[in-house]
Amino acid sequence: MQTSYTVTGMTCGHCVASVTEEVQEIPGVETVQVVLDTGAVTITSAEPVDRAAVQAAVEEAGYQLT
Ligand SMILES: [Cu+2]
Repeated sequence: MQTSYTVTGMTCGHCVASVTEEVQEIPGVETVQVVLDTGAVTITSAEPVDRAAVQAAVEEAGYQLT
């Protein structure tokens, strides 16, 4: 399944890499796709991933979920 979120505060490829890295560490997450221009973060996972876990990962990277 795929779930999309929007992240604010990313300004460059380094930001994208940071968010990707943190979100990928969430158990169950298979792939993470981040689009810098829109802030769209698309997570592919077999089971639903808790939004709170995604939010914590994004905040750990230094950004915010909308
Ligand atoms: Cu950056």
